[in-house]
Amino acid sequence: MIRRDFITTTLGAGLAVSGGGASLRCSVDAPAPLSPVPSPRQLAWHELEFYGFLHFTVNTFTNSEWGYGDESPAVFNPTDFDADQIVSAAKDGGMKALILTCKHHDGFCLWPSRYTEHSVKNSPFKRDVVKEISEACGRQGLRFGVYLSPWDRNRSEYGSPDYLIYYRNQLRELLSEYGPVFEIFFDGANGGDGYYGGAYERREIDNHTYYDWPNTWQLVRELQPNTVLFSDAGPDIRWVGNENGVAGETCWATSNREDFSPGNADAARLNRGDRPGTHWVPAECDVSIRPGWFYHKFEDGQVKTPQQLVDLYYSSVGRGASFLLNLPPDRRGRVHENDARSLREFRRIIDATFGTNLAVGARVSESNSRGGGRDRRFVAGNVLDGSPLTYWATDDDVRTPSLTLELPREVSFNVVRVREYLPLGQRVESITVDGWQSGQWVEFATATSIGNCRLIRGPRITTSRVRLRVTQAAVCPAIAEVGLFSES
Ligand code: FUL
Repeated sequence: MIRRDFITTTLGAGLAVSGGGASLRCSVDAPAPLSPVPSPRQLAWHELEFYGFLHFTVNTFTNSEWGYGDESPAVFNPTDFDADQIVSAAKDGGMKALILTCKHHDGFCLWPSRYTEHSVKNSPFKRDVVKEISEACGRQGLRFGVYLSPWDRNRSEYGSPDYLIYYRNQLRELLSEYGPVFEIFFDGANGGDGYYGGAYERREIDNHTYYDWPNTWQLVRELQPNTVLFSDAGPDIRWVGNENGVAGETCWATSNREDFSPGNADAARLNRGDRPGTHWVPAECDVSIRPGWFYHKFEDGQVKTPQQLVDLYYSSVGRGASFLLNLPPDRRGRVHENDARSLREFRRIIDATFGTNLAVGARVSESNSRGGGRDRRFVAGNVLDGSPLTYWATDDDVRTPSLTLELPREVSFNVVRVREYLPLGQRVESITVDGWQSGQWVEFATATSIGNCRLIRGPRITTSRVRLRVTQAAVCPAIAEVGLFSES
């Protein structure tokens, strides 16, 4: 995004001066991106930050977590299904999207697939749940995503090449008939015992080769190029290595994804990412609001508290990852009141904290900005303009700069939010934040990997001067935001 509104003459080291005229206007090149960088579909996904999972199938009615594949479609019979109630519970909690288990490991399809009888069409319910949820998402402004389990314990062909034809046919249905799909969640659970069309046996597959993932991913690219693909190996979004909603304290958005395949994960490495990493594959933190993924009445008293959800927000979104929180519809086909209440209160707390950026109005000074401050595109004041499209950048040889916020009055805060300008890659290795106390700088906190968002929660401090120091960076930093917030 280099300004092209005047003719430039290059004066070495990227500095250019306009020719002619009394007013000398100077410009410098933007920093070179640090590879790997996010694709446009990944940048759009980063903006979502918080979205939901809906685990719903025969398991909801058989009180199990993994169906065997021999459940009768007759068991699927929600008594008061309401897609709009489900979507508004998610929306009230601040979720931007929902991913539905269109088919879990048991093979039962929540849409009337033409390729199997094992679906809602043969249940007493009959309705197309995928259609109703995707349409309710559309009505209420949420994106819609798909979980289609690769492991299918119902299907007789599972384990043979024919199953891949079946699986891809189903993907084609879901990607052609239900509008835009923002994400597909490819689960890593693979193989084992099951019904398999009546065989009742154990089937092992080689999860390095069996699914021929590159061709399935290519099919998705052709049908919906904006869909991000999740698995242990990406290619767009990676599993965070646990189902507790917790990214590594250091969590890079980059990964050597070719070392993994779905179902073949190194949990510790996925939790942290690889630095520098061959590809941009940020982490998604999946976790359920209850102990199980599917609804069980006996867990009605075990819904995570609003404060637990807030902590999960800090350990996922606050570490540059996304927060994928499961809300399992109950046997009525609704989000249970306890779950909805906890989620709403979580949202209230998050909004109360992040609704006011206490840094707004501060005077910003910096130890260096690219081109010596002549080009407004790179000055440190950009971190306060509320736009993710502007940033503070330094000269190429300045990797450990600092920025100071002089506030018009004392503020009391305990959370700092820092964001990098992602189109230029993940550049910063570590930072320190200081507060001015009794005539000297006192360290508030330190943090590593920044990326899309780093939330640093520390002890409450009251001050009118705050300093951010980049203590290590691979190349000159490009920082889009620095914010100060207070948890009540
Ligand atoms: C796991 C599955 O086996 C669970 O049932 C659940 O769907 C979770 C999100 O992924 O691997």
